[in-house]
Amino acid sequence: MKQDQYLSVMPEIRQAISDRKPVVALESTILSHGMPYPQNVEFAHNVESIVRAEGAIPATTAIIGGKLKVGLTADELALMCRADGVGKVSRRDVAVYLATGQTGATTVATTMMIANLAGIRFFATGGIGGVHRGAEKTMDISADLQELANTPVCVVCAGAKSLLDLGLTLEYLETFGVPVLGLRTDELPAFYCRTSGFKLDYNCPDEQTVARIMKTKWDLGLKGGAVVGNPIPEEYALDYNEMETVIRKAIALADEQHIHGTALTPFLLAHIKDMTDGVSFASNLQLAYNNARACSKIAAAYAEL
Ligand code: PSU
Ligand code: MN
Repeated sequence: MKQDQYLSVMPEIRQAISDRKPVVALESTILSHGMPYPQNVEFAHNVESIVRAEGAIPATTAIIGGKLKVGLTADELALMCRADGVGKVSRRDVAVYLATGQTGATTVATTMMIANLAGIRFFATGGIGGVHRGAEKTMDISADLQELANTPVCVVCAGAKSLLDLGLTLEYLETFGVPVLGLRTDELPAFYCRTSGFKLDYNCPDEQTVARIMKTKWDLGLKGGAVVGNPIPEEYALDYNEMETVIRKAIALADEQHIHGTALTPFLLAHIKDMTDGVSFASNLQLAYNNARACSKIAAAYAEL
C-alpha cells in the first residue's frame, strides 16, 4: 500500500503483529509534552517493561525523519523525552511533519492512526483529550474524540483530567457512537481520582469482557474504537476537591495569559504539576503504569479469542 512507505515498524513488532500476538501501542506526547525530563526517560522504559512483563510487545510511536515510527530505540525514546524542537502532532499535523521531516510527538489521535496503519488494536495512555470547559464558546474539542469515532483502536486510560468538561466529553462520545467501558468501575475515572460523579453504563468485571466486546464490535464492522476507563490504584489516588481547586487556578492562569489552541493542554498540565509540588506527577506515573498493565491483559485476552 502507498502508506507503507511512510511506516517504519520495528521487526519484533512486525513479527508479533503478523503472528497475532498481543501488542500495545504507547504515545509520545505524554513523554514530550506531559512529563519533565529526565524523569520521563525512566517512565518511557518502565512502561515498556510493564507491557513486556504482561507478555505483550510495547510499540511507542512518534514521527521522526519523515517516518511514522512504531517502536522506538533507546536513542529515539531519549530524543522524544528531551523534546528539543519536538512538536505535538495531532491528525491535522501528520502530513506536514512527514513531508518536512520534523520530529513530532504523537497524541492519542495520532497514536491511534499509526497503530491502525500498523495493525495494532490496543493502546495504553494516561488520559484522553476531550471537550474543554468553556467549549461552547471556544469550540476547543480534542481531535482525540473524532479519532475514537473513526479509527478501530481501543484506548485504555484513567478517563480524562477534570480540566476538561467530563460531562460534555461523554455526550460527544455518545453522539459519535464510541463505547465508554468502565474496568471494574461504575464511574468515569477522573485521572488522579477514581471517581468523577459521571456514571458509566458499562462496568466490565475483567479484561476478558473488554476483549470480547471489542471483538464483537469489530466483527460487526462497526467503525471506530472505544475508551476503557481504568481507575488509578487506591493508594495513589488524590483528593477530588483539592485537585478541582488546583485545576480551576490553572485554567484561570491560562485565561489570563490568553493561552489557547494546542498549547492549552500542555500549559495546564505543567501548571497542575507545579502547583501540586510533584505529588500529582507520582500519581500520573502510577496510573499510566496501571493502564499499561490492564491494556496488555486486554490485548492478551483478545489474542486468545
Ligand atoms: N491529558 C493528559 N496528559 C497528556 C495529554 C492529555 O493528562 O499528555 C495529551 C495526550 O497526548 C492527548 C493530548 O492526546 O494531550 C490532547 O491534546 P489536545 O487537547 O490539544 O487535543
Ligand atoms: Mn484543543
